[in-house]
Amino acid sequence: KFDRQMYHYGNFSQNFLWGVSSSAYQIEGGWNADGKGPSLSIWDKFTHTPGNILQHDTGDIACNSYNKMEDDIAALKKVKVSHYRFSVSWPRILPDGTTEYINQAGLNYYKKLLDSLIAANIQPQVTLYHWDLPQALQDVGGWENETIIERFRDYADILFENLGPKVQLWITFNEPFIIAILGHVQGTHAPGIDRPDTLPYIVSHNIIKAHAEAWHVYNDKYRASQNGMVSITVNADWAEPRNPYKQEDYDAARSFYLGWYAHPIFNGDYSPLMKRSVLEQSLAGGLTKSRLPEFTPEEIKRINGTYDYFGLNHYCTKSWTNSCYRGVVLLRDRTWLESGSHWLTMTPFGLRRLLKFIKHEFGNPPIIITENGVSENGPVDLNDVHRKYFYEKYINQVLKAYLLDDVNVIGYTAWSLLDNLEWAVGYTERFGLFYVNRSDPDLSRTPKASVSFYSSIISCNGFPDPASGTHELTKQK
Ligand code: PNW
Repeated sequence: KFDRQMYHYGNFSQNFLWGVSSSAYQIEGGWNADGKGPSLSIWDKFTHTPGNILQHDTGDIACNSYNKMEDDIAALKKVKVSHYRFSVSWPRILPDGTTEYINQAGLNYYKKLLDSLIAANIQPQVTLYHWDLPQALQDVGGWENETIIERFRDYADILFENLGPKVQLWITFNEPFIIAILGHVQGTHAPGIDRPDTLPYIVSHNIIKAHAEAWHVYNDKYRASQNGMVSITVNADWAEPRNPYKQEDYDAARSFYLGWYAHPIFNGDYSPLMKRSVLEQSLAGGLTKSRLPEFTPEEIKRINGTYDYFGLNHYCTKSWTNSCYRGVVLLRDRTWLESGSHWLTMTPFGLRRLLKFIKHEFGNPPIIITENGVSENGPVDLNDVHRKYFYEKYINQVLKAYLLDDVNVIGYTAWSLLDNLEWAVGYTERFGLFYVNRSDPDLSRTPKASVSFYSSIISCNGFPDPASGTHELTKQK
């Protein structure tokens, strides 16, 4: 199909999912409430350790969503979303990480949240693991210790059993790449480990196996009665080749880190490109074998196909010149607009290319964009023009991918509902559609201008041609 214009008019499919997302540690607060503890999570420990978080911010209170459920539901209704993506705090349910003790109060909190969402006609999308591991499991090695695969499977089983009747959309892991690299190589995220070399590969290997086990539990025990969809969310920048004529730039542009997780799950085993490049780097570093662990043939079979859709978090494009996280050169083009986060430039074109890449590389799966959004920092500005610009351009690229490239995109989820704890930079970078006033003890939420803007895209289900009669979107600008 011929792409005639910069801007494309048209609609998404009738049952397209429109949502916003959040995660437990970033919004809930209630850090030690109702039996979450005594061991708490690795993020409680990490933020309570001086020097880790900008301004000494913590998630102790965060947006107090633990006690302000009604306010959050009201905010969701204002955006008029069809689904809400949130995560469950593992230590709220299993304070020491194991099924030895199941904390009913924790389960009740999420049951109440699910009931409120369903009453508001909002479909829940539940992430099992958005980074807040029970500290007790970290104390025995965390994701490095392969017994965690069983722990995660048991935790998933409990959630499916207790919450599953109210949930149709599940995500096992949020962004395994960030867990491996920021948590275990750079040490800027919990558990704050700074050990490159083999550790990120071991951590990732265990996460991939844990994901597969959780999917199989659902498939074997719950699918017949609950009939939902379970997948994983991987994050991927689009990697634009620095020099389109150089083969190694093309290889780099094939998103090494997206394939790290998606290739075993969607295609079976690590990709040949990944195996080759890690082996070469390992040998060059004086090792006698690759740092990348191997899956046995049985494991490859067990992992391959453990998805019901493709969960994608995407923020921006980087210009790449190498194909491995070690020694990779990430560049930005100086013509790309910046945001409130140093790593995030506004590069809408990359999302369409990435979606097309996923379609071809991973067998044309249904895709839900589970995060996409932009930040500001500095003075409060409720008229967030940059966010309106971001959503309009990015979502329009999604529409092009859907209409012109026949990519099977079935949902879009904005990050984030509220200004929240942006991990290592605390509350300084704000991704929210709603501003949270942190000097107000009540932590009041105020819609930014982007709320009605995004809401109008939702009610139009895309970008209907103004000439066809619907002018709502044009009026909003
Ligand atoms: C995602 N990077 O993380 C997370 O899923 C969210 O919890 C987070 O708030 C959001 O994006 C915004 O950062 C990322 O450095 C963290 O490229 C870091 C990066 C990308 C995504």
